[in-house]
Amino acid sequence: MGFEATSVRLETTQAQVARTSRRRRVDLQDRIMSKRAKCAGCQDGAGFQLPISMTFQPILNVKTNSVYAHEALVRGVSGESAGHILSKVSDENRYSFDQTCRVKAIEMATELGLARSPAKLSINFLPNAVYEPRACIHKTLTTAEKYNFPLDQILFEFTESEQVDTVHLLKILASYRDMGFNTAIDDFGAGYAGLDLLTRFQPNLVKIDMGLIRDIDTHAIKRSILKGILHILRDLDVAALCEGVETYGEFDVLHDLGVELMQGYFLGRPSLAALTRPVWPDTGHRAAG
Ligand SMILES: [Ca+2]
Repeated sequence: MGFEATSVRLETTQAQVARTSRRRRVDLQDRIMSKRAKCAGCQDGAGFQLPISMTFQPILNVKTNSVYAHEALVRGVSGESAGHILSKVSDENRYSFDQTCRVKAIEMATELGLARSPAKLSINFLPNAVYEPRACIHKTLTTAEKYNFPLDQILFEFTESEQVDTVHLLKILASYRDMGFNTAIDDFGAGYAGLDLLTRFQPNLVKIDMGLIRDIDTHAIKRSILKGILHILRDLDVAALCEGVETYGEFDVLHDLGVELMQGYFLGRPSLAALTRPVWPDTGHRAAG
């Protein structure tokens, strides 16, 4: 009995030691993370004070007649435009604004039941608001965990711009992919977002800019360019998404070219704090869903 009691006490002590050491490791990780997180954005950045809301616009898979994702787009709480909200973003509050948008998108998408559907949540992303990818994602991770929102159901849309350092952007993209998020290059074919980025990083999907989609049914040159882009993306095993589809004619051409993922007013406008019920066009080529 004495031996057994001693043995039990020993095991209990060993378990306590293991627990304490595990707790110390977690504390240490937390301290490292909070130290890392205190980079320029956290330390010096001002809070973004304006209350925000989100609209959600559906991205459809017209092959399977299913909603692939809902893109969260920032608005004011009374529906003020994205332009109005973005005009209040400065170098000082950019970090806080980006964090506020991600948290708001996940919170609202959860309230709207998105996590219980197969559709993804698509979040626009400001590369200039990220200093250190792994530290700056901390709040997104804790918010997703809090709401039980699966990371592989979150899609981050990145766009290149004049101000973005490509090496920095590539570092963020690679980190986010490693963490299990889906990634998309946004506005592909417009301005700076182009082939160079694609040669260096292959995301889950590429959003082809609406400038190329507009009037594609009457514009042979645009059709020719789009065919080339679709061919490249198929070769690279990157999904193609055409955004800004506004008419049946545009939709029909894209459908004939085999584009499966589409977004635009013709298929569903953004709704403030609600998930839009999509419009399923009848192509005449397949059964309507
Ligand atoms: Ca976008």
